[in-house]
Amino acid sequence: MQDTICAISTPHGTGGIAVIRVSGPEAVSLADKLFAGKRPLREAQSHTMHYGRFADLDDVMAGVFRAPHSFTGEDTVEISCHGSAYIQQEILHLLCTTGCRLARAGEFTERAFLNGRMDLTEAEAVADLIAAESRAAHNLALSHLRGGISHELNILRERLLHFTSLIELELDFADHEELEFADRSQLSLLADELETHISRLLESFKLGNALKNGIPAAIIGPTNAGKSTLLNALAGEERAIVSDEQGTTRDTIEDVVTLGGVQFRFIDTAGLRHTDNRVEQQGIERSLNAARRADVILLVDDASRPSERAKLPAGIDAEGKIIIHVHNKADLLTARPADKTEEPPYSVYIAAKQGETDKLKDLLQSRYSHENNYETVTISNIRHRDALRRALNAIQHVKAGITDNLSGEFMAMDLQDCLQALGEITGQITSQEVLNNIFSRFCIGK
Ligand SMILES: Nc1nc2c(ncn2[C@@H]2O[C@H](COP(=O)(O)OP(=O)(O)O)[C@@H](O)[C@H]2O)c(=O)[nH]1
Ligand SMILES: [Mg+2]
Repeated sequence: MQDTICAISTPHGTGGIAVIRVSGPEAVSLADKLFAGKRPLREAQSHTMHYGRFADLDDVMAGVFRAPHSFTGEDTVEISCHGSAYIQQEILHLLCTTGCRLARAGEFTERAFLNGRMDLTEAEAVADLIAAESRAAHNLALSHLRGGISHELNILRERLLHFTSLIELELDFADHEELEFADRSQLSLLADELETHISRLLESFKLGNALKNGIPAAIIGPTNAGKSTLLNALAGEERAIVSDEQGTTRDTIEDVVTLGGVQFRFIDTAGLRHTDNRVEQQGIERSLNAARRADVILLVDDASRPSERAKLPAGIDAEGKIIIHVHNKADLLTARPADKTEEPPYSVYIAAKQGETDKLKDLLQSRYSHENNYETVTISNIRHRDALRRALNAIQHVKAGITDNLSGEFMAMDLQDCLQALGEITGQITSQEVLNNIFSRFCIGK
């Protein structure tokens, strides 16, 4: 971390303004060699902006942020220049010939982590915040950035640490078998509490991951029910081909639509029917796969043909999925039966061709807005899920150990495993390999 690093932090290409970030022990002195303002930057106070000329190349604004109160925790200079690709590259080049080196992807945030400005879950949330494409994904990232996960885990970890040290103390006095510092019934209570907590966090992953990446919603049903028409109506554009001819849709078509701040990935599929056509059969197989992977299944049928109701295909497990019976072409009915939107089984009558899909949209929104509650911590990161699974496994071993009256040594090992897993999430325990893995996925300049 002795190097002073630099990178363009704004997107590639030409823009009104571009920002080049310099961070490290020499950030201010190196920038001063190229910057000529009213006064040198080394005399500037932290968190101030200065107008000046950068190496006869451009008139720029230089922001100065001094350690430790900067994003990275190091001295930082942010140069806002005119956003021509030439100026940006030239400034970067000059900084490098003066003594900076190009930053790796995510290196600014990695330094912020290594300097204790944020923990690992918060650093990961920076990447999620930048990638967020919907209000729900944004809110989730923001709550993580503000320490939502760390706060919850740190409390649990502290208490566990206390017990572990008591058990380890017992081991130090192994000659005196009668000594028991760690009250087993209290440890058992804590283990129960941890188990409940960790299980709840693990359960939140499905929702968190769906909110972050978009909720997969498969449109399934017989041919000609109006599935492609529904996709087009939801997307607000002609994505899928609509036709009276059965078996028109053969491949799955996906479109992303944001409803009430939540992103859905609607997947139009081939109609389910018996066919000897090989291509259509493959299309149907894909429909079934899409249904298996989906969190939401829209079972679409033709409202005017009550004898041809869409059913959940055999082999698809409804467990954990939201299934909605969508009766389309309701415009062909003389009277519309009532919808059922309060509890499962859900059903709505719509007319996709007429653009009447509001009842379906409202239902989807309401299903996700009340679950989408940030009072409780929701995890969305696979790394966190995997570590929590290990922590859960370890704590279950601890519980079994208490029940079986196992010796403190075994219990201490399981407790250490649990502490290790929890510590890896927030980064109290970490390896360079893990850090590289996390930060290499960041953009350059962040
Ligand atoms: N009357 C009426 N016809 C519809 C409606 N939605 C779709 N259709 C018609 O039903 C036929 C089949 O539609 P399509 O979307 O290709 O069905 P898919 O095979 O399920 O994808 C087309 O002729 C559509 O115009 C609707 O809401 N009302
Ligand atoms: Mg179709």
